[in-house]
Amino acid sequence: MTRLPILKMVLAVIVLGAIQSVVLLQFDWFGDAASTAAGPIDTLMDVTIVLSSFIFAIVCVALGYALIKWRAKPGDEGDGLPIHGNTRLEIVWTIIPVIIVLALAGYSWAVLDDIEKTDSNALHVNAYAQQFAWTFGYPEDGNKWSEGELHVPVDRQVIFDLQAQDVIHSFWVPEWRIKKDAVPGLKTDVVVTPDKVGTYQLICAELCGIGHTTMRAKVVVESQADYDAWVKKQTTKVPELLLTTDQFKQEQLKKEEQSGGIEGSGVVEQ
Ligand SMILES: [Cu+2]
Repeated sequence: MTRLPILKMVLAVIVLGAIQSVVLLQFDWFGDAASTAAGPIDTLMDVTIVLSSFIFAIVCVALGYALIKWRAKPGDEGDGLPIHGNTRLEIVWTIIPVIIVLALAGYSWAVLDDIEKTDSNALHVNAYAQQFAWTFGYPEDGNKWSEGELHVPVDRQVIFDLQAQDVIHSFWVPEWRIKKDAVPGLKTDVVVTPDKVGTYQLICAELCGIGHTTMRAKVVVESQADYDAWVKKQTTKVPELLLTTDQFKQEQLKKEEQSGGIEGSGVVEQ
């Protein structure tokens, strides 16, 4: 058996991994950042990029070496060696990826946990998702209602209680980084602290039907004073229909909690 040129291969992995990391880190993957979650999430992405680059380099170097070193000579029509596996190698290449995946999972968990810590003065907003539109209820301001346009104050934590009216939708403002599904019969929320005044776009990120791509809403982040003035100007209140659906969901959730099961979840009768 030929001895592998381990040192050279390790060097090749380091060089290749470093080049790929540097190239990939040049891209602005997520665009502008406009919430306090953006920093930690972008760092998490960078760490993942660097790790993946080195793993990709290991694969490329091993593959490249094998291709060159053990290439069949011209005219060689013989079979390869009857190799049946290598227990030690298989244990190693299972344990190392498991450690990497668990470490990344732990890191992601910690980042998300930190982002989702709620403030006591957070503003609650209901985000109603339905095929194919977003509407918003402001329970702390007389349950005012806005269609297709969301307003929130800057530098204050906002908790969006997602209310799916029909099928699964997903709440995503790329500049805020956080994305979460709105699931009928399930209570989910998005915790975000916008830290930059501006106009953004809320995008439905879950294929929800024929009009999915049009399911967008304008997001306006403004000063608390501008926000207060805007809410005051709104005249419509959240329609009964949406409220009834809410109550139904609350009852359903309570029932589920009592029975301890998830029977009937996902089915919302209207
Ligand atoms: Cu949708």
